[in-house]
Amino acid sequence: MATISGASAAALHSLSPSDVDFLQSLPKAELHAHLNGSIPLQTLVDLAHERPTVPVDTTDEIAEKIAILRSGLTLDGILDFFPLFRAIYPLTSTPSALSRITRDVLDSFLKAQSVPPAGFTYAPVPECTYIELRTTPRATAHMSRHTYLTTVLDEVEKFSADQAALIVSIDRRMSEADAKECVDLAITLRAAGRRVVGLDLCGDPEKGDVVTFEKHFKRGKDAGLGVTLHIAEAKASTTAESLALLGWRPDRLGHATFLSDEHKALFFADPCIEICLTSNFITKTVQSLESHHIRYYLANDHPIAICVRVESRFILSRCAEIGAVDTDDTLPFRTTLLGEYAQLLAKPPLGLGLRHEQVRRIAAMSMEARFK
Ligand code: 6MZ
Repeated sequence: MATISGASAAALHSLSPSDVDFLQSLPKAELHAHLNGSIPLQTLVDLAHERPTVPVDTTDEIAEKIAILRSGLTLDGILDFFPLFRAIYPLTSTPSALSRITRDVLDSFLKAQSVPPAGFTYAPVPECTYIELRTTPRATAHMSRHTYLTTVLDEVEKFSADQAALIVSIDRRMSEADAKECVDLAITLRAAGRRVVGLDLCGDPEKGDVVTFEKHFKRGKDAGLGVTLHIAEAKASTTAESLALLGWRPDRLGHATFLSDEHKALFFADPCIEICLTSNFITKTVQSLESHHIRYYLANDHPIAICVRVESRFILSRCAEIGAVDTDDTLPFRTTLLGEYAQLLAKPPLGLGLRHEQVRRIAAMSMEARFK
């Protein structure tokens, strides 16, 4: 069975040069990039070498997790995915490391890479026009949550407001007090003119009791922040929780893979669905393009945004570096948003076979769904 990186690359390879030009010319917004999940591999490797104070067993753990990422096929499911961050976090716990990863992630999305990816002949262009980067503020031995956010914002604000903004993520495993602190910081920083545009609910879908967060998300919304929620991402997500989350009146929804028709009927003001094709395949929450929920939203003319998401960027960059898959079948991380869009345009079975006008409309929807 082909890896999804292969599928993404195969879709792109199947397009004519004028199709690729068309996809590259579209203004697109990346709305679902988790900072610590989007770090270019070389940056992680550099940080691992620069941090001799990181305990050896942590380094071993990193090696082990990177080995998992290497194949891209060894994740048994979505719950296999979250522990990977335990290997990354020790490397990104100082303000200087955080600045570095933020800079490198933003550059990888917003600056055209000078070397064309192997096997592709088109001229490189920036991966997207606009990015809403999201991250969970962590208090570490080296910085407070406030310092975490201002450090990230300092880098985000080096780009114009038309190019980059920040969403503050609240991890489902947080206590209510921690969630409150994160929302307070988002509101205060925004009021002080910093470029915080939204709140996100993320984390292991099987963990935490999110109901206690409702009043804090509401405060954020009242303060003008956009709200996006990971919802019904795993089969085990309960319908009661999905119902409660929809009651928060989110502006956007992450994944929404297992949302029932009854729940979809309860949508308030048509929240844009952040669609992460490759991510869903790799975490095995969706088996194929044929059964992907994107079809429902397309058929119902519901707003969607195509997003790269963490795993695809990470795994594709891994594959490219170590040659885990045939290079003709591999996309370096910088082209993966293009690869995701290629899956919309490519003819079945490689893609959905949408028309240019439809794909143009989808890209425009991502731009329209930006938080203000
Ligand atoms: C839910 C996810 C996720 O915030 O430390 N994260 N949450 N579903 C997903 N889909 C598979 N992928 C990543 O970036 C890493 C954090 O993003 C969340 C997880 O909570 C992870 O710890 P930041 O920059």
